[in-house]
Amino acid sequence: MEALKRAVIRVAATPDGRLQELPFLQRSLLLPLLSFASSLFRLSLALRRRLYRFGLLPRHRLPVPVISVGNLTWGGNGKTPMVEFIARICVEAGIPPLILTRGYASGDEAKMLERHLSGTSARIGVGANRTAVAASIFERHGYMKFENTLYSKKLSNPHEFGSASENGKVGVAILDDGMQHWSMLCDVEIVMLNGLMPWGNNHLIPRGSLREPLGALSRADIIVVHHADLVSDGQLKVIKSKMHTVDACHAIGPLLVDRLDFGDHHSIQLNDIEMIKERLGKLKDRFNTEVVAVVTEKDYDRDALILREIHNFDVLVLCSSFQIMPSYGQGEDTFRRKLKELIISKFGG
Ligand SMILES: *[C@@H]1O[C@H](CO)[C@@H](O)[C@H](O)[C@H]1NC(C)=O
Ligand SMILES: CC(=O)N[C@H]1CO[C@H](CO)[C@@H](O)[C@@H]1O
Repeated sequence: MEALKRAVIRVAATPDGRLQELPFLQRSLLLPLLSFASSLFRLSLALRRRLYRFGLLPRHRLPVPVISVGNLTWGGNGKTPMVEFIARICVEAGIPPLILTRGYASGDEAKMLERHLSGTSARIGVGANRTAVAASIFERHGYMKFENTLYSKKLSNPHEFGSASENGKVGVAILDDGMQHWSMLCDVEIVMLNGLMPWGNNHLIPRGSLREPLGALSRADIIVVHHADLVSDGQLKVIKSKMHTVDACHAIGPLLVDRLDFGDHHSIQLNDIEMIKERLGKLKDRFNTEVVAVVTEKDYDRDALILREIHNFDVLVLCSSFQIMPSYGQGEDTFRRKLKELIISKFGG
């Protein structure tokens, strides 16, 4: 059994380009089995997500804001230090955090957190059903009533409030290993990526170590790359650009970019405005979603009216600024120096 476990871990850690290094049995027998299991896993993930999305499985909301910290791949992900770090930020702001952790067999993580955070206002709740654990802690210790202004005052001005907390009532929940814990609604989602192996071998478990397809990153509010000091700048750049591609196609990408062209310096007339409004309305109906109009800064200066007239829609004004990109060792400084030299040589004494 132990040998099989080791073999599975080995396959899950092997990138596609190095499969031929695997022993014959692992490659010819185990690999296809694991690939099949991964596709089943992918299906079950997609199904589970849909069941939650369409409300067929219940999602619980806690009475305090929830920050989830999760990891995309399986295995050591520096998640616990992150949980502790966030807990300290809350403690310092006078918002007592409740850390909800599943607590694996040995409970080592919970013990460590308890020791590190002892003497602070942080509490730790251990148990597989984190909604139930939270409920029992709220019952015993109470929770702070969520008030937007109070939270923002405390977070932006921690020193004023110090750690004076409302008699130990819980103010925020930190959900440890929360990325796939869809039964609890989260307000902030933080995902940890290991810079050394951000996507494992690019396969879902058990064939790899990915716990969700990469698209899941688009749900994250913050992505933290840890072990970043152990990887080259080049590798960090690759990670960053991959994160942006995922982001661009899933999260902020528009469904469609439509355009209306007017001649340069064209002055917008009322009938133009009508046409713009009509087009926006059609797009809104067609996609049944928010439509945003983008105009240039010059358009805005010429016809500020445009913003008032299409007030039913969001209008963004695109402002641009000039920037000299350094190339071949020449950049803005070179340009300034050169220009000064030229002025001096032409007009100087
Ligand atoms: C977890 O606890 C909540 C609240 O006590 C309950 O509604 C829910 O059914 C529980 N979930 C599971 C999977 O037992
Ligand atoms: C730090 C860490 O490894 N976090 C979790 C990442 O996900 C796996 C799989 O659920 C957990 O076992 C880890 O505790």
